[in-house]
Formats: sequence, C-alpha cells, structure tokens
Amino acid sequence: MIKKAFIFDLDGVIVDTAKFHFIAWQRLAASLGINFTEHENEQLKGVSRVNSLKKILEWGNKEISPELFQAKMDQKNEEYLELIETLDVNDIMPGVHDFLLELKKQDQPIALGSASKNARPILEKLGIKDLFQVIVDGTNVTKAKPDPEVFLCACEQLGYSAQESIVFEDSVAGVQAANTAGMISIGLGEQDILHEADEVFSHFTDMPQDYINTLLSKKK
Ligand code: B16
Ligand code: MG
Repeated sequence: MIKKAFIFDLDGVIVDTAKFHFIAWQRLAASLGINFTEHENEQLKGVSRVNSLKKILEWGNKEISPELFQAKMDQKNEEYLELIETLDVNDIMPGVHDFLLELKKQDQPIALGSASKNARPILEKLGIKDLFQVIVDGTNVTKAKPDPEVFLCACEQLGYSAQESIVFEDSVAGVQAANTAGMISIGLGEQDILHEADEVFSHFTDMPQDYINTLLSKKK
C-alpha cells in the first residue's frame, strides 16, 4: 500500500483560531495607535508571533523598546488564550475530523506543522492530539514560514521524504513553505489568495469522494 506523510497546519486548517488571532492583533495594534484590518491580517497568517508584531510595527511606522515589544507580545498571547479558552471538539473545521480518522484507518502517517506555540494545548482541547504521530510547532523550530523548516522537520520525524509529503495550509506563507520544500500543497481557503497551491478547497467537505486515494498517487 502506498503511504505518504500527511502534514497539517493548525490555525485556519484544523480549527478556526485565525479569527481569534485577528481580534487579539487588532486590539494590540489599536493600543499602539496602528490601523489593522482583515487585509493586514491575511499577511500574518502562518507568521510567527514575533514576526507578526515586527510587521505590525513596520506598517504603523512605529519603533518600541525591546521591553515594550516583549510586553506587547505577552499581552497579545494572554488575550488570545482568553479568546480560545472555550475551544472544544465542536470547533474543529468541517470535514477535518473525518479526514483524519480515515487517514488513521488507512494507517497513513499524520503530523502537525504549525507556527503556533499554543499548538499542543489547542489539540488537547479539541480532543484530537493522539491522532498525530508527530507534532512540530513554534516551540520546535527557529525559522518561520515561508521557510520550510517546520514541514521538513515533520516529514523527517515521520521518516518520509519531502517528495512523499502532502501539506494542508490556509496561509500564503505556509503554501510557499510547502512548495519550497518540494511537497504537494493543498490550500484551504480562497483560490485567489492561495493560487500558488497545487489545489485549493474552501473546506475539507468540498474534496471529492476518495480524495485521499487521489492524493496518494499525486505527483508534484
Ligand atoms: P502563537 P499556524 C500560526 O499558526 C498562525 O497562523 C499565526 O496567525 C500565529 O501568529 C502563529 O501561528 C503563532 O501563533 O502566537 O500561538 O504562537 O497557522 O502555523 O498553525
Ligand atoms: Mg494556518
């Protein structure tokens, strides 16, 4: 039986935490007098916490001390953690749970490749942490997406090559990271935004019947 490494991004793919990151960044930007809309937020998807704050400051043409920078990052994370406090199994994106269970049934290797430092507690809240053989997140990697480090680390830990790996991503930076690694990239979101992906779906529920089989024989 053919096997491939199935690597999932977390925020925006498995769970809709992207909207909570947006609220928390927007509040933070407002506290610094910086305008922050959905347009800017799109560019922060998949981007690490520290790089996100750097970008916001750049957009607002603001410089702050290293102490305030750290305080603002902590403040953003505290607000974000409050917003996701009540996450549970019902917050898993449509079709994702069934897709993961089908992969498990077919004994396909599954990994998480996320920029988030909150990935493990979030998977626990959702009750799906045990479905992942490997978890690579913001606590394990030094180079942020679009660098492919997070996905290369994940496939290596699963014991597969990049060419045998498939990445599911909602962010432009993440799709670029998968493509740079030579992995098949499946975008979850809007075609216009994720046009660099090998294929794009709005949701997992829009994938054709038996799509896992299609993926198993798909070549980059
Ligand atoms: P945290 P992903 C990314 O997760 C988010 O898309 C991005 O918006 C966030 O800033 C980043 O994680 C860091 O998250 O502040 O929780 O460490 O999409 O790569 O799963
Ligand atoms: Mg994401």
